Formats: sequence, C-alpha cells, structure tokens
Amino acid sequence: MAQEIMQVSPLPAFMMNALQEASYIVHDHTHIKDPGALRKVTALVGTGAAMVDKKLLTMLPNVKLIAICGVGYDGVDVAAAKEKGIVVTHTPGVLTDDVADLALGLMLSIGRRIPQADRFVRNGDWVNDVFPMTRKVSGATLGIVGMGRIGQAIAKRAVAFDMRVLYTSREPKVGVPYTFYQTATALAAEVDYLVVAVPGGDRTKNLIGASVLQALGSQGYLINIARGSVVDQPALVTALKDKLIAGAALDVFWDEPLVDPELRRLNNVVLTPHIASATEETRRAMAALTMDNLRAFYEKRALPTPVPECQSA
Ligand code: 8YV
Repeated sequence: MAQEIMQVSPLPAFMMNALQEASYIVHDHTHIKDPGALRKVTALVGTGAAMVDKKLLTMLPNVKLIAICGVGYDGVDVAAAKEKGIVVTHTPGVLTDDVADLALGLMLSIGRRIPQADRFVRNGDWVNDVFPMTRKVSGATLGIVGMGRIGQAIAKRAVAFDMRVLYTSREPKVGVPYTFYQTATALAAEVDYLVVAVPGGDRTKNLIGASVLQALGSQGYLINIARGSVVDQPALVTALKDKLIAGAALDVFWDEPLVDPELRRLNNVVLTPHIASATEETRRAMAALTMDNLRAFYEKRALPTPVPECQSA
C-alpha cells in the first residue's frame, strides 16, 4: 500500500519527483480539508521554512515523522511533536560548506562593497567619479556567534584570510582553538565583522539587539546567514540608518520573503534572498538525505539524521 505523506512547504521539483518515484502519495496541506485523508497521512515533509505547530499535528493523528529538508527546524514545535511520539529529522552536514561559503561571500561583499561597485560601473558613474575606498577583510578580526558545524566552517575559511577569529556560544567548545567570549555584546566590542551562525527559535530570538549593535560600533559589520529572528530587525535598521554600525549583509530576514522597505532603501547593506544552501549540488544532497530519512522510517530502520532533541527516540 502506498504511504501517504503531506508537504508542509513548497518543495523543489527534484524532491517532488523523488517522492513520486518512490511511490509516496503526496498531499498539499494548503488544500487538504478532508479529515479522512488527514488520517491517512503518516509523515510530513517540508523545508526549513515549514511551520508545523501543535494545531496542525492535532489534525494529523497518525503522523509519526516530520522530515525537514534543511538544517534549521525552528518552525517545528518539537516539544509538541515529541509529546505525540513524532520524530523530527533534518539535514545537517550536507549544507555546511555552502552556508560558510556564503558567509565569506557576504563578508567580502559588504566589506569591499562589491555589489555597490557593480552598480557604480553599470550606472556609468565610473566615467566621472572614483569609487570610494572600502575596508580590508584579510587580517581583520572576525566574531562568530555560534560555534557549531557552520560556525567552525566559517572560522576555517576566515583563518585562510589571516583573520583573528573569536566566538561566543552557550559554552566554550572543546577542541576549538579560537578565543571564547561569554556574551555577544562582549564579542561584538572586539571585532570588525560579526557573523551570526546560531539556530533560530525562542532561545536565540533577538539575541543581536541594540546593545550588541552598539558594541559592534561604527566601524563594524554584521553578517547574518542564520535566521532573521536572531537579529532585532528594527534595532538593526535604526543602527544602519544612524550609522551606529558600518553595514550589514543579510541572507535572512523577519517575514521572508517580504523585506522591510527601509532596509531595502539603505546603501550600507547587501541583501540576498535566503540562498545560503541554494546550490544545485547541495539542494540535491539535502533532498537525498530527506529521502533517506523517509525511507528509513517506512522500512523501520534507524533514522539517519534525527534532530538532537529526538536522538534518544
Ligand atoms: C533553506 C535553511 O531555508 O537549512 C536551513 O536551515 O535555512 C535552508 O537550507 C531550506 O530549508 C532549504 O530547503
């Protein structure tokens, strides 16, 4: 009998194809109204953008797996899932390099003002003007907020740029050679570039607020490749407008894909549309790992990558 699953966010075409090739019946939760059909659903599949709350889970009495195609799963109420005996999986590891690459790309973009320089050439401004000097990245001090897999991959790349790397996280990481700071504010005060690489969710909501931005100071840059929720966005807009910080490069925002028009109007920002893991190779690897989790679930094998909260399940 074909297994019935429900997609809880849009999925890339190759993922939909893989699901169909594996003979799953795929429902779309925005269309489904029939309680009979809801009862047949045994697994949910979605990207890191998926919102899976207690209310949705209550409507799906037979769901036992939530397979997230993404490393972040802050849209999933994991506590509610665990209460109902549901396991959550994600796709760590396979996207680490891409996210770290984009962090470095954004740091270079905002420090050296590469998108602004591109606009300068395109607009024909070069004919009459000289592009203003920018800021050096090599040899500068980098602060990383969060020293997990992605934080460590960013640090490794930064070391190749002769950067001095400092970090903060919940506790010092064993075996990590970089200097630890207790708080994001203390870290920000020491660095030229501050990169956010912590998971989203309640624990990190607005972690980067006005006091951190003030500590980063008028020569400091903020880079966020984590989740929009980690940065107090109105405080950031104020800091950018008032030149309390030098600039920001952001891949993630509050209310994606809607981006605050005030932010879009500023010239001391570089903005990308949540593309850190969006290479052909990596998105395929993420989809393959999600499929592996689904297959293992239906074949009653150990799940390859449950989220940490579900690892003893
Ligand atoms: C995408 C991400 O949002 O992995 C994450 O946590 O933020 C991204 O890779 C998405 O989940 C891609 O499917």
